Amino acid sequence: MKQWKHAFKLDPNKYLSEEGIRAVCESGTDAVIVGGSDGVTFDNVWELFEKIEPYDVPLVLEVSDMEAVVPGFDYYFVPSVLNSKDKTWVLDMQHQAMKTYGDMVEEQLIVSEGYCIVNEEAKAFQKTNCFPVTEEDILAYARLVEHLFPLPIFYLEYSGKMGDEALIRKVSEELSRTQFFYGGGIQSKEEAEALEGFVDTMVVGNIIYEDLETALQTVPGSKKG
Ligand code: 1GP
Repeated sequence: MKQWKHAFKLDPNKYLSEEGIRAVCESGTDAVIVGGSDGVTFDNVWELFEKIEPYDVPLVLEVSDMEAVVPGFDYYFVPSVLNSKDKTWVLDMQHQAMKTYGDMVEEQLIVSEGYCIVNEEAKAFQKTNCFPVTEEDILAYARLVEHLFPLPIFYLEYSGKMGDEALIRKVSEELSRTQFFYGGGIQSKEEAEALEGFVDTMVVGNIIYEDLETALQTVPGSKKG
């Protein structure tokens, strides 16, 4: 997981053809994350899992609803939304996960993510009742995840919008043992390449459903494009 440079995020509530799923899973990406902000159910996660399971790529379920936890994934990422006003999204869901699946922690299947959701227009921002953050706030969250808690992953989430490159760079300077995930608005090979080097793991979501060919070009070393 530490070596992952790129991951695709598939939304169980969105349709992607069998060929599209094959292209994503065989793209050379380091992982396929299943997660979404709304309409995630056990049934649609299961349906998607069955389609991606045959491929030889690490599979991650990002748990946003305890009712939609499907067995069989390689990893279960449990987000803790640090800038949520609501304790449910910071601590209670993690607590519930430990009550139900705590024995998997020792096998390192469950991984905690410290999330900071920046884009106020994002569904995830609204769903998890976040408060807006300044640059100072974001850097302090990164330090908190690196030094105080600490957590294995800091996820800077812009979902739907490209973040400010200078700020992303500053965040990366705060993190050394923490794995730095960035996600949001990566729409081209050039944007992906610009993040290489200071983001540990970039996550590409929406563009898969809008322009699959371009999405595939965000994979490092992709020959297309
Ligand atoms: C969403 O961070 C991911 O959780 C990816 O964002 O959908 O904007 O690519 P996009």
